[in-house]
Amino acid sequence: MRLSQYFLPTLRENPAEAQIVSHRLMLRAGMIRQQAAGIYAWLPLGYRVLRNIERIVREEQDATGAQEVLMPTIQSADLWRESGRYDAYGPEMLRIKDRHDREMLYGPTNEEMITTIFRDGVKTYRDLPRNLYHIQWKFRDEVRPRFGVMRGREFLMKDNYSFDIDKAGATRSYNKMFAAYLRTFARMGLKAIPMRADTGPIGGDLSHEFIILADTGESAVFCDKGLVDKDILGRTIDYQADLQPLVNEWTSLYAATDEMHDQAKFEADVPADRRLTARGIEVGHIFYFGTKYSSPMNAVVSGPKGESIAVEMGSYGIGVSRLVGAIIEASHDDAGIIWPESVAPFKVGLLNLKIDDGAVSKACTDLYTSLKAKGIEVLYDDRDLRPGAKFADMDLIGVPWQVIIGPKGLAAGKVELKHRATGAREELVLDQALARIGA
Ligand code: 5CA
Repeated sequence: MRLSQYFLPTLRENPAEAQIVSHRLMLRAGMIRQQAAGIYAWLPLGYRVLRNIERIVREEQDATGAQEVLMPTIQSADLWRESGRYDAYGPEMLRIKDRHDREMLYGPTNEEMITTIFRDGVKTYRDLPRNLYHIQWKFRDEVRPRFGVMRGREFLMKDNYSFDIDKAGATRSYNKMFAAYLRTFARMGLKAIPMRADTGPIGGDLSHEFIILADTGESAVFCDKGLVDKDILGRTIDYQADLQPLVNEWTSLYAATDEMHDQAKFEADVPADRRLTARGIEVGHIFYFGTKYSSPMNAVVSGPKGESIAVEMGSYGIGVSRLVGAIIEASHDDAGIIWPESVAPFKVGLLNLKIDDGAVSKACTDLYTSLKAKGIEVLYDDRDLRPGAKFADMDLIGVPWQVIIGPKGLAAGKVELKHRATGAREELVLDQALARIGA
C-alpha cells in the first residue's frame, strides 16, 4: 500500500475524550472513529488489525474441531422468553420493534438462538458432541461505555456453544476451549492468565476469565508469578487427549471477583516472594452451565436406551474488538503502538526520505514491488513530507519493521533497518536487511 493513497487520518494531538493509552493511540493512529457513545467505525488500518485477530481466533477454534456458523445480530424477543431471560436481562438489552410491532432485540449473546438451532438439528446422542461458533457483532447498552473499543456498546465477539450428553463430555469440551484460549492469546503476543470466575448473567457453575495484565485493567488479579511465565506455544496440544491436567496446571484460583475473600486465601497459599497483585483486562470468558438453557428450551436428544436427555452446554466468549485495545495497552511506548508481528496491519514500513531523488525512489519502488511479490505486507511512505513526520507516523502506527532509504545511505549501497519493538537501528546492504526481516 502506498501511503500517499491510503486513508490514514492520523492526529498529532491527544484527543481530549480518551482517558487511556489504547484509546488515545487508536484515535491518533487513524484506526477508529466514534459514531455514537460506545459505537465505532473501523478505518482501514484498524480493520486490518481486527481481521488479523479474527483470523488467529478462527484458526485456533478450527483446530479444536469447532465449526463456524454465522447467526444474525437481530433476534426475536420470543426466543428469549423461552429461556426466561427476556425480562431478566434488564436495560443492557437494546430492544427494538419492527414495522409490524413485533418485539426484536440486538443480540447481546446467542445462547438462546444456538439452542434452538441445535434442538432442530440434532436428535440423538450419537450426534454428540458438537461445538459451534461465530464471530459477530453484539450490542450491550452499557451504563458507562468507555475506554474506546475496550468497553463499547457495539463490539465484536467470538462466541462458541458446546453440546454434550453428560457432564464428563461437557468438561472435555470446556477443557478444549481452555487450551485453545491459551494458544490464541499467546499467538497474539499476550500473557493471558486464566482465573476462576463468577458466572454472572450467563449462569452456571464453572467459569474462567482470561485476563491480560495492564495497569488500566478493570479486574483485580492475584496469581502466582510462575503462571505469567509459562509457555503454551512450546507444547503440542492433542485435542483428543485428556486436557484436565493442563487446565489444573494453568488455573489461578484467586479469582478477580471477590477481592477480600480471595486476597486472604491468596496470602495463605502463595509465598510472599511469588505473589503477583496486579490489574488486568478480561479478554475471554468461558462458562459451563449444564442444562440451564437446554431444559427450559427443550433441547433434548434420545439416549442409548431411548430416554430423553437434556444436553449439557457451555459457552465461550472472546472479545475480538476489545483485544485490539488490550494488545495496545500491553504493547506501546511514548512514540506509539508496537504491534506484535502476528496482528500487525503491515509487517514492513518503507520510508522514502527524498521522493524527488530518482535513485532513492527507484530503490524504494523496486523494494516495494519485490516485497509485495513475496506476499509481505508493506506500507510505503511515498508522501512528500519531511523525514521527521514520516518517522513519527511510522512509530505511531507501530509497524514492526521499518526500512529507511535516503540518498546518503543509498550512495554507500546501504539501507537502514529499524526494529520498532527494540528501537535497534542498523545500516545494512539490502539483502541483509531482507534476511533480517525474514523476506
Ligand atoms: N455468552 C458468553 C460467552 S460466549 C458471554 O457473553 N460472555 S461475556 O459476557 O463474558 O463476553 C465475552 C467477552 O466479550 C468478554 O470476555 C469480553 O472480552 C468481551 N466483552 C464483553 N462486554 C464487552 C464490551 N462492552 N465491550 C467490548 N468487549 C466486551
